[in-house]
Amino acid sequence: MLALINTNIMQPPIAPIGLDYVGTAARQAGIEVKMLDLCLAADPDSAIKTFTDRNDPSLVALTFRNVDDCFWPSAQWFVPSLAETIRKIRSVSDAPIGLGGIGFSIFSQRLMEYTHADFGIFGDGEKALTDLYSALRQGKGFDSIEGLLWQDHDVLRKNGPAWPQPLSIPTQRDMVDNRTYFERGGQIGIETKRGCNRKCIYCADPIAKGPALRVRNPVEVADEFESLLRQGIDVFHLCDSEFNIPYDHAIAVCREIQRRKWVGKVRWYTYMAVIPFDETLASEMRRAGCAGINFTSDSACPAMLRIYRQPHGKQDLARAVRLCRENGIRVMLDLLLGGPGETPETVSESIAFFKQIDPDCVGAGVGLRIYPGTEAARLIEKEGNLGTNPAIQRKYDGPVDFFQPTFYISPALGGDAAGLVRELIGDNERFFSPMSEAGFIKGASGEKGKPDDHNYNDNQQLIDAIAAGARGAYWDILRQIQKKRM
Ligand code: B12
Repeated sequence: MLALINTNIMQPPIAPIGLDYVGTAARQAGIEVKMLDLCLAADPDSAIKTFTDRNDPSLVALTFRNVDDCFWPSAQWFVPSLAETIRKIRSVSDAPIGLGGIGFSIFSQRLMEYTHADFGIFGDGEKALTDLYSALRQGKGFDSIEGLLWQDHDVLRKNGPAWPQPLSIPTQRDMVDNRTYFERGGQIGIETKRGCNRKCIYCADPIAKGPALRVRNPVEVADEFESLLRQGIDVFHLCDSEFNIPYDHAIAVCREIQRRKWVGKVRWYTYMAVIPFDETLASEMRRAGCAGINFTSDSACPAMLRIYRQPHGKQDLARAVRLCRENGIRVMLDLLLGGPGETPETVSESIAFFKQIDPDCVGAGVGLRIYPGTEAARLIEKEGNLGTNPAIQRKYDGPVDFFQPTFYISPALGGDAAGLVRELIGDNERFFSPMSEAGFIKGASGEKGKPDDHNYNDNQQLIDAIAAGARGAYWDILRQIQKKRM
């Protein structure tokens, strides 16, 4: 028996979509699969013991999604609690332990070393986990299992990543209790593709999901909407890095949804690059049920956009907002403030421009989470000694280590970059203002009277709003709370 465990207990809860896909693929391969969802367990510790006692698994496989919350004021790191969960499993079961998930894929080697897991899968888990389970049962070697990391007589061995092409994923979605996640988390994810071929200097997606786009057949995507709709779920968040890349595939997915008789009954949100986006895509998206788009806009200042390697400019940003407005799609722009080269002037230019083009809301994030292997990490390492670089922000001692939450905030923004940004935002209610580190109290974002940041980790206002019936992307729910308070 294969035991799957969800380790992500962050609230509001996001369903472990990876386990839905991986578990269904294993079941379709004839493997008996059981699921323990620690996020939905009343008492996770006793749940682990009861579960392993009852099931006696041959392999315990854990999903690890968030390494940290990527939010500088809290910089919460989830690796120690993963290691603790593994210790607890080891104390009640002799089964080998495997890890997978996007968090795992970003830091696969470091996580194997830190947690002493027996196996890990870097990349897609559907085929790799099934292959691992069969190899263990049949006493076969591991060399041909794509994505596998394993301990071989105290030596960590690693095969190449599992990024299969062409991509086909099960559409059933019934391994996970999606209905409960919908009630407590407000939306359910669906992927239309994997991988990202963009060059944004800070992003870990190409590292974890591969730098090539691997698209799904639009029929498969629509079938998956349908299978979730049958479970009473009608609000979705696409889990692609950027929905509009490639453009033709986005159009094809929208048209396939429009062909289904349930079109009009579903609402969905997505992340998108600012370009390519035009009248055709906007209206196809609207007709397929798109309710809101969160654009990877980063900045409006040409110099910063060049540094981040974003191909869009001011006019593209203005057009994206206008097209959303004309098509009744709500629009969120995300700012990534504080990167290499940022100054008070570049911040001011972005904020002033975003005020002018009038999106529904703007996420004003301050601080770049530095991931190893990215162009940002290389640039920052070139700036000189990391230990003395005033731009490096962290809450741990010892040498700078990007495995732990490590951020970059341009020193030109001074000692309280978030304060400076708040000042420039003023009382403009469409911004989710950044919190200063000093003002941050864990779990207190909901008690501050105003949803003034958009950290979804332990966000009490979101939890309460969803419990009261709110559904949708979190920025859209927070926007509505903010509006009611005005
Ligand atoms: C969509 C998305 C969101 C949506 C989720 C909507 C929804 N209903 O699902 C929203 C906006 C809510 C969101 C929120 C957050 N997100 Co987010 N999100 C994503 C995104 C784009 C897709 C995630 C996803 O579901 N992918 C699809 C699934 C199928 O992929 P997967 O989980 O990787 O699973 C595959 C493999 O990993 C593997 N696998 C998975 N599990 C297992 C288990 C085993 C045993 C095996 C063998 C294999 C395996 O197989 C699966 C199929 O191939 C990713 C970036 C990306 N491109 O992946 C960021 C990402 C996961 N998010 C991230 C973060 C930080 C967050 C937040 C913490 C931000 C915040 N502070 O508010 C919150 C956390 C919310 C929560 N409760 O967990 C980071 C995590 C990185 C890190 N440093 O830890 C990512 C990677 C973005 C980034 N590049 O920084 N997110």
